[in-house]
Formats: sequence, structure tokens, C-alpha cells
Amino acid sequence: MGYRILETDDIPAYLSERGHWEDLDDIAVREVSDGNMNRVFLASSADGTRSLAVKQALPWVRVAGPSWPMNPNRADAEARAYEQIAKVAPDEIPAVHGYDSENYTLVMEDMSDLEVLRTLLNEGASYGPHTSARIGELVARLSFATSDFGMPSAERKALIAASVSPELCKITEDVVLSEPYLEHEHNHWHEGVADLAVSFRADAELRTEVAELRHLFMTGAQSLLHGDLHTGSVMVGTRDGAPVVRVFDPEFSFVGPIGFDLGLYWANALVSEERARALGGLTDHADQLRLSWEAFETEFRRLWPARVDTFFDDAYLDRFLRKVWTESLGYAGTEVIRRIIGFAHLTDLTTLEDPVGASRRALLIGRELIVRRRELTDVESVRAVVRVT
Ligand code: SR1
Ligand code: MG
Repeated sequence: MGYRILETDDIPAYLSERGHWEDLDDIAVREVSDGNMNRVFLASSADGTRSLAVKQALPWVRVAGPSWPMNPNRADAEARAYEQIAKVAPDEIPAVHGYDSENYTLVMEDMSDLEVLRTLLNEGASYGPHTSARIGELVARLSFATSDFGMPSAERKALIAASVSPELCKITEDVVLSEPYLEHEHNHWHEGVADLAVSFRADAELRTEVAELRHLFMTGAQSLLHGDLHTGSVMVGTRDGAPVVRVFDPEFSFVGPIGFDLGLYWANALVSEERARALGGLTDHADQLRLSWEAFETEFRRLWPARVDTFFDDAYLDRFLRKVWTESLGYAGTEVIRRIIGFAHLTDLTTLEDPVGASRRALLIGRELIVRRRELTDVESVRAVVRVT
């Protein structure tokens, strides 16, 4: 039949055809699309005992429409990423009930009892003790398992080949890792940061450092990444009295530098901290970089003795983790900057009555993380940057 774009009214028959739903007299569907790229529907029975999420990739960027075409086969990357993550962290992703590669559609667990982390933080909630640690642990497990430490060489070459994702990588290479430092129609900013946008474009030191991070993003095939690990890609809540953390939306997944995943999470934590500071609502924001890094490092070191290639010795592990730390700081800086003067701004700042102070602080912190990343050798030195900015 070929690819067809699903509308709300198509979902009952679609789920029935695919064997996911039997009683078509007992199904209600609503569209809950929220991210920049795709459509999402929730189907549920009247008594709420049965529910599913249906996510379809459109042939364009959802928020831009047909003027920004995008191959819907990005859903293949998302389905592949979920398969890999399920091997190492099955409890930290939604259950995937099926993938339809003809319609680029995933049928998944309904997570509407959970909340998007960004939404909660914007409402003034704390992270709590579990969220960032679970994120750090997930990144460690996924990155170790899909690195040359966790996977035999030939198998890994096949993973790299299967995970090539040119269109989505190009989005990141453009909107995160170059456009904010150039004149580009995607860029926009609040007039209160216009001077910083101008000065960043003229900043040769900053540009060269971003060029290095961009080149590493293009060439550094360290591990399979989530690829877009911001606080809008994380859901949190409680089930049966236990904390739940679910990472979703890995459509930007490819084999790249591990620091890109950690860096995106850190950037979004830092911006969230600036929102909270502006509102006088700081809680545990300052702990999140440390919690995620410590969990990442601890888990990576725990897995190390099981490495498949023991030519990589313990001294190399120390060196490798230092490199991941430094690169993570750099990517954190690039993500902060693009979210304020580039494409796809963050509601953390755009919903502030006066976003200027928080935005200026975040931009300056972002620049420091990029240009001084090699001298920021521990969590305390990063906190010092935040304090003195
Ligand atoms: C055109 S896509 C813009 C952004 O949305 C996604 O969530 C990624 O962050 C991407 O950079
Ligand atoms: Mg997304």
C-alpha cells in the first residue's frame, strides 16, 4: 500500500490492522504531538485499562511543514536505537510494541502518566536524587556496549554502517554546530542578547573551538548515541511507589562522540538552573551535572573489566574518560548557545516574563564551557564558572 500519513481518525483501523487493538467500539484517539519533528497519537479504551502511543515520522519537519522536507526514514534510526538501548537499559525507555517500516510508525507504551522533565522543571519542581543518575547510567551502558570496548570490531563496524543517519546529523551539524556562529535565517534572539549574538559571530576563538567540536561530531564514531538528549526527551514520575525515568525520541541516534549525549543533558540542566535563578526558585539544579557524570563514570568503570579488547588498558580508560568529560563540556556549551540565539529555543527561557538576564548568563556560561573546556577539569571548576558569570 505504501507510506500514508496517518490522521487521528485513521488510528483505530491502523492499530487493528497491525494487530495491536481488537475492540474498535472501545477506542478513543487524540493527537498529542509536541516535539519539533513528528506526530504522536494516544489511543485508549473508555475505562483507561488499555492505551498505546502511536508515533509517525512525517516527510517534513513537523513544526516547519512541507517547506522543510525530511526523509521519514529517520524513524528507522529511532527503532534501531530503541532496540540497542533495550539490550542494556530496558527500564529506561518506553516499551516498543511494534515498528512499521513502511509507514515509519512506532507503536509504543503510553507514558502519559509520566511528565516531561522540562515541563516539571519549568513548573518549579526539583530533579530529585534519581533522574540525573539514571541518565548518566543509561549513557554509560549504551556507550560502553556500542563502543569498541563493549562490542567486537566487525560487529561494531556493522553497527556504524547501519546507524548512518546523514539527514539528521546534518541538522545537528547545522543548527547546533555552525549556524549560531554565522548569519543564518534560522537564527533569532531576544533583542536583549543581540550584542552577544553579534559578538559570538565575530569571535574567532569561539568559532575555531566549535569547528573542532563539529568535526569530532562528524568523525568521532565512539558509540551509539541517543543524539538529542535534552530534558524534553526524558519523562519522569512514579509507578507503584518507585521512581520512573524514561528516555524517549532517539531519532537523532547515530554512532558519534559520547560527550554529545552528556553535553546536551548538561546544557539543558544549566539553562533550567538559570530559569530557576531568575525566578528565585533554585533547588537541586546545581547538583545535576555532578550526579549524571558520577553515575556515568561509575557505571563505565564497572563495565570496563568486561571489555572485549584488553589492549585498552586501565591507564587508557582514565585518559578516555577525561576526553569524554572535556568533550561533554564543549557540547554543553554549543547546545546552550544554539538554544538562545539559534534554532529551536527552550521554553525554560522563552516563557520567562523577562528572559534577558538568564539568557545572557547562559550564553556567557556556554561560551566559557566551549573555549575553556580543557582547563575545566572537574565539577567544581564548572560550578566556579557558573558562580562567577
Ligand atoms: C529541525 S529540528 C530542530 C531540533 O529539534 C530536535 O529536537 C533537535 O534538537 C533539533 O536540533
Ligand atoms: Mg525530539
